[in-house]
Amino acid sequence: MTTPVEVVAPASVKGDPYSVENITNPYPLIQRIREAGPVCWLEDIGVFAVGGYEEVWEILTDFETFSSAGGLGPKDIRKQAAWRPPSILESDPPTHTVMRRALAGVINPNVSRQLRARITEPADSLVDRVLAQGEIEVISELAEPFPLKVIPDLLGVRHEGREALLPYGNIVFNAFGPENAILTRAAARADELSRLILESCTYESLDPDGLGVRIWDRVHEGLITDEQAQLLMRALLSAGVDSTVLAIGNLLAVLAERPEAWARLRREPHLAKFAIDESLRFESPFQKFHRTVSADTVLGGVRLPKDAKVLLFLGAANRDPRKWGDDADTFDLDRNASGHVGFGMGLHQCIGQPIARVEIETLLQSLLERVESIEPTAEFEPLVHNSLRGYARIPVRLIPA
Ligand code: OVV
Repeated sequence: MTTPVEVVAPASVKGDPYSVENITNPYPLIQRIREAGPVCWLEDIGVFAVGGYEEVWEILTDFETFSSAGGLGPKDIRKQAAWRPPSILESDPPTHTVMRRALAGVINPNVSRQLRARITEPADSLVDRVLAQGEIEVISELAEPFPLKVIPDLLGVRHEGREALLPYGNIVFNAFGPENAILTRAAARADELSRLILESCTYESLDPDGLGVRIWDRVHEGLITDEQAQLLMRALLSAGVDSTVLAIGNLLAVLAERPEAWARLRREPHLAKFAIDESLRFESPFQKFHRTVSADTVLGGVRLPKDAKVLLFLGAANRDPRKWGDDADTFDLDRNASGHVGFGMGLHQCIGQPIARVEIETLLQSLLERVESIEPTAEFEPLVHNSLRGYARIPVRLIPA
């Protein structure tokens, strides 16, 4: 291999990104990771780490060098069996290509348009209900109930077993981190929850009028196998609830803390879409996961050996001053946040993104129409989680317009 760049040893950085302290406030460690150079070595946990926008982007868009098939966690699932059969997320081409094609035929712009029409009324009545209460806890009373209704209804998932969605997603996303106390606690009922979710994904259990069975049509066309169809359904149920719950929570937390931004959004509701992307950049729900190096390579002047795991800090890339400027740590309604990696980038970029956007936009619009201001009533309680960033509790008072 000829490489013009000088190859150097990576700077070593102390600090465990999975400690409660670094989870509840990741930004000091993120800053040290970014300042250590394009690629650093996290000595406490023994993985390479990347926190710059350019390098995160490079890794996400080079699926040949930075494989997903080893899983998104710290262990290579091809060497040590994972807790569940691998998802589309944990695949590379050509398997990934077939699976992605099957899903892309199901989630399309038509779906978003129909979904928007269908969920406006449920959003309005949910907002009316919490507004009548006055004081609410945003996560449990707004951010969770909305996706928990929208997603299974859209997909045609039966009611039995819907209670498994949040605790199952909690296992899935925590398993992108190490086998620490956080994951162990989340995974206590893994077998039972896995069974409930997989049963909800079969052709027989899905409503024939929902979107989920459309994945099974691809089996009948010969594009994918039965098993792949069930796993694609499982992927939508795994990825589609917790992530959106926290995206809604983070957006409303950011706006509750910035009354001037809320007032401006009420005056200029066309800014809502920008507020959503800026909140996804500023407090990205999906903060970090790994890729596996598939062949010896050099990134940012650092040699990365085959089979090494690299931890990608998406939330760091989304606050990299070299990409976003000196005020990267500021929430700014006038910023152009497009290009943020909150939904990932490249081949695996979030396929449910249009659905998540419609959910968040609809709920925000409903709130903007009805709520004069959102006032924090107690300190927001951060979620302690291996890969997701957000709040466990957001206590606020809603002042009606
Ligand atoms: C992006 C994401 C998160 C969690 C689960 C999955 C995907 C999946 O494909 O199962």
